[in-house]
Amino acid sequence: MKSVTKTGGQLIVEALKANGVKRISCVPGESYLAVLDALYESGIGVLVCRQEGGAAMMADSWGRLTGEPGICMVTRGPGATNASAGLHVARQDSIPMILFVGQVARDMREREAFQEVEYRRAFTEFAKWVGEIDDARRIPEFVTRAFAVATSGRPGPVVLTLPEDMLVEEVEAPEAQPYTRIESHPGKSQIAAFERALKEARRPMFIVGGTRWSEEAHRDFADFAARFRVPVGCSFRRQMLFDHLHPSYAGDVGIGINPALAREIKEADLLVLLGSRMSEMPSSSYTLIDIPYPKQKLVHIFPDPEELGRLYRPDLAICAAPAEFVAALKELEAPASPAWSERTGAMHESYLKWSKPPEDGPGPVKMGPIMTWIEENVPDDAIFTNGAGNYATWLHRFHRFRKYNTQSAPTSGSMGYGLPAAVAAKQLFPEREVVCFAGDGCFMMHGQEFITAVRYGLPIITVLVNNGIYGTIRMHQEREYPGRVSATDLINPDFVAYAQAFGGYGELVERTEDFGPAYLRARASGKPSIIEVRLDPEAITPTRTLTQIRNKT
Ligand SMILES: Cc1ncc(C[n+]2csc(CCOP(=O)(O)OP(=O)(O)O)c2C)c(N)n1
Repeated sequence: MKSVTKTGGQLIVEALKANGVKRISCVPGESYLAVLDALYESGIGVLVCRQEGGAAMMADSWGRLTGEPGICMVTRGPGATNASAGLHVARQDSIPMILFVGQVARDMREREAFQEVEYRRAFTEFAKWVGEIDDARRIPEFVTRAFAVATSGRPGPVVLTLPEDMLVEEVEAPEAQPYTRIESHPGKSQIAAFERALKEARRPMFIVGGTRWSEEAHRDFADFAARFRVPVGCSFRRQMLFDHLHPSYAGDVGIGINPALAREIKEADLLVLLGSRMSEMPSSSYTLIDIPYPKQKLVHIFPDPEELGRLYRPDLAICAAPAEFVAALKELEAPASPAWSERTGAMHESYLKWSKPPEDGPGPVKMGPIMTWIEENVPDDAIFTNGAGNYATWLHRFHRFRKYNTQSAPTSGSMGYGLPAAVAAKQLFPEREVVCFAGDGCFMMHGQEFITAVRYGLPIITVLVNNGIYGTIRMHQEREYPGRVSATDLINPDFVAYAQAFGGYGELVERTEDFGPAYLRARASGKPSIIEVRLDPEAITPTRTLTQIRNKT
């Protein structure tokens, strides 16, 4: 093995290059100047952000859309705590990511030195692994392990902290080598058992979710579903895993699930969870599958053995990444006329009806026709991002996702995710349209990253649904405490002026028919844009108004 003599900062950057890193997001700090210096002329693209939460969410979005760890660098203390918002998303959503955090010098630790935090204690629950690199000679070992941990089994974030004095030390260290991807294939006998279970079934149901998919697996699974005519639902915010116009598509297994679909999942005689954990949101608060003994015969495929049987005891547990399981399905022979063909067709019909946007609604701007316009005018390969809020319901229920890698949205329900996720997506796929859906509450959580889009020439289109309230919470509030409005009203800046002040393009939409032309002008502007859609707060869900929720009518 060759060795090299370099500073800790240089060794970090060398290890990133050895692992194929092309870009990082960061907010700089004096605690890791030596790394910043090593990035100079490194060829690695640096996306300088305005708040570490946004920077970490950009790295999460890269990880989500590539399967390779997104890399983020932040300073100690306040930088790290800001970034923890993005760490939490990556943890809950099983996204590979590595967060590098500057740390106080080794001889100052345990004095509560300036901005000192003991990250191995503080971030244990936020990350798959938290390591502190005490010795610059061990940088290749730590970084290679970080890549392996972030991507293997159930992917997730890793935190590596970098004592400031370690980074300037010049040492002889082994030359960094790329990490080895850990694959996890299903066994032959497991595939045979899966085939038997499917043969015996009358009412099968597949739910796809999680990560460790690929474009090829997406295509191959669509082929499998077409050959076997099985119904397929997508777990919450994993909608890009299955073409919504595929005749097997049964709908979104998320918040506000189609009741007909929920019934079919409960009444299935074979339930196949492919990559999904079926956590609180997709399981309708753990009501679709009994814990610990499901009524349905359960096949659970997941890349981490610790997840299998944790909540739901499976009849057949297969420890494999979805992509590798799907590859094994090619060998299976489909029945000539599956017993469930008609049921699958009926479920798809039910989905098509469920996903038809309403034409009416309170106020002069109606989201239903706006969604119809988007469906007809935005390309199939456009990437949609969002954070949390009722506005996202319009996207989840009415947008028909067609292709792989067209969605970047937090299953963890983190507000403020959509804008940084869009910036990252556009940087990754400059030739594709990237549309950020945001509420007025959600947008303002990381609205400062709009300048990052401007700075790097990333013309994202933001559809900012402004109803002047923290709508989701107001909805819950009116239901639980009718008429007692507390802490859910907002005032907002002029979002058109905001976009312009940042050097972007802005439009205000106050009538439904103005949306299409505004969108086309935003697209033509070639600039990052905000289309502010003024929505009546009464239009809180596609089917119920705030007043109806308050009055329980
Ligand atoms: C970081 C974070 N803080 C708070 C919440 C709780 N929360 C969920 S939705 C929501 C309101 C979202 O408001 P807005 O973006 O305006 O969308 P709307 O619901 O009005 O459509 C809040 C406060 C959250 N999910 N994430």
